[in-house]
Amino acid sequence: MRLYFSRNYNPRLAVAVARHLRAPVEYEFAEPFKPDQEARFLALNPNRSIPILVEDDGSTMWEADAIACRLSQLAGSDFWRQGAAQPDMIRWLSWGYWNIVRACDAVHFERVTKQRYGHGPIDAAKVAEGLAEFASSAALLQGQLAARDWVLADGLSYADFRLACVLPYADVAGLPLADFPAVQAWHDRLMALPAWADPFDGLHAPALPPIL
Ligand SMILES: N[C@@H](CCC(=O)N[C@@H](CS)C(=O)NCC(=O)O)C(=O)O
Repeated sequence: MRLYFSRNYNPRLAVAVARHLRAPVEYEFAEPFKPDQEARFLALNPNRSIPILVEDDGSTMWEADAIACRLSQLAGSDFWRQGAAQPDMIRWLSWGYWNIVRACDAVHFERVTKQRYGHGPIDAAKVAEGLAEFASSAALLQGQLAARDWVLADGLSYADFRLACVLPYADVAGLPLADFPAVQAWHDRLMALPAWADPFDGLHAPALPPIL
């Protein structure tokens, strides 16, 4: 199996899952949006984005969540919950993607992605909107994490990884994590996991372009 990745946050999430689960995948750094890579990556994913998991039979899986589900299945792990805990995990995945991840992404896109790739000036109104959404989402998450270490009652799961997937970029994006101490503490607990702290350790993974 081969996992195509970059240092951006969705591919980072998939690599972290694979390394956390010690999945037997080969990792290949990819740049699907380079013009000369278009045909190659469109053949693997009609969105042309990464992560992409190519299985030994040549079939492909894209979307970080689906890849996490597949890798957890192959590892026989409960990281992607089965049984009674599954609806709760899906609840947090769904809420997380549409709330905290989207809010973080809005701010990160303006302050980081656009500045890395020369896609125009920071739109202050979009940053303000993203920060407001971040504050309301982080407040809700803060309540959930007040009396527990991980989002689900029975321990670490993929929901924690998905919800936190932009937070390793919080410093560079200027996301005010410290305003939410329980969220900051949860982020710190995640950062104590080697697979989350540095999923690219030992891989060929060139640094992202500098922020201009
Ligand atoms: N919904 C997709 C989003 C995938 C996506 O947007 N990938 C971006 C990075 S976050 C990408 O392919 N960027 C090109 C690159 O990293 O080179 C997922 O969850 O996997």
